[in-house]
Amino acid sequence: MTPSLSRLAADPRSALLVIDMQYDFLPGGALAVAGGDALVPLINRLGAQFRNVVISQDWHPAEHISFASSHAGRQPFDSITLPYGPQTLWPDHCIQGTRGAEIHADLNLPHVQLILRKGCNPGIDSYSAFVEADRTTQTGLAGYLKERGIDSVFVVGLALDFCVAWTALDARAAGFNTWVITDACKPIDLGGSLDKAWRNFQAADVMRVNSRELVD
Ligand code: VGL
Ligand code: ZN
Repeated sequence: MTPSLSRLAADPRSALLVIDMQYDFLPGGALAVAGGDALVPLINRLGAQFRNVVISQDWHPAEHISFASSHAGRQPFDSITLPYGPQTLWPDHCIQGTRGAEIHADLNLPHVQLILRKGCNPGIDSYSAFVEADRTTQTGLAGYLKERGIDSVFVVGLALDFCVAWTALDARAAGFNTWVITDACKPIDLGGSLDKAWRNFQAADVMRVNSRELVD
């Protein structure tokens, strides 16, 4: 454990952001991320170190624009261009109110105060918990954290190279000191997405840390 970092975790000005730990992203789910379920005990231990914990939940309406099934002739993992830019198409996942959209029941974070749902706009995806894929529409998370005096965030969950990466980069862009706890995330790794995430973290001063530095 690194004393300065574990003190920072417990500080009321820090928050742990737990990204998209939902059944559809876990083995057996519609868009399963390998090893995602194995993160649950570690995220529980990390969460216990933090005064502030926020959970995000991918929460799409049926026929969401990010679903391949919404575009005739397209397959999951194709890339298309939408008015707001490039969009990877996904299998139908995390549809509002379905079992696949539920947060893993073994995630044990009773002190969580905010569960932030994102991707709710039928025509705009949102990997980031801060800003939707049009890069304009705010979810309100930056305002929520700032109004509560939070200036530092640690990001964990799924998927490292999509929702974790976009969330961490947007946190940094919004002025938060930002760490990704790398062993508390798992990637999808699609078309170089993981390498790109590492490069973007470095360029943006998103810091990387191992959970060992925060928990015993
Ligand atoms: C995610 C793809 C589509 C994620 C969400 O949580 O990383 N990835 N929707
Ligand atoms: Zn999604």
